[in-house]
Amino acid sequence: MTERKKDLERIDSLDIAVDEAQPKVKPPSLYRVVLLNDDFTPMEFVVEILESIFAMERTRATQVMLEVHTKGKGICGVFSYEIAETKVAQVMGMANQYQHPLLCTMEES
Ligand code: TYC
Repeated sequence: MTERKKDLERIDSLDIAVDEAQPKVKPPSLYRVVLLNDDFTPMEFVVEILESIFAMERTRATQVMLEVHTKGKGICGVFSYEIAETKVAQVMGMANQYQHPLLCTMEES
């Protein structure tokens, strides 16, 4: 019998209970980026925001804008915390630059 096999048998005979390690990381949370309706921001501006910041086609961007317009809010996308935070900052930056009261927030999904 090899030395290694003897070692393994010695270890077996110790009868040590070994708990399997619990996974230390959980999958990261995801966040919805939400656009809010208001009475003043032009529809075309909102469509351009959805195209440029959320990479939507014009038809999809128009659908989402109209959803926000009719229902009060709508989802622009679901992202990791950092990406969602960046998108919200980009939308708010554009809204401030053009002096529109458009609001964008994020919520855990
Ligand atoms: N309600 C705005 C209007 O009638 C359009 C609008 C749509 C504004 C979506 C904000 O997130 C918004 N001009």
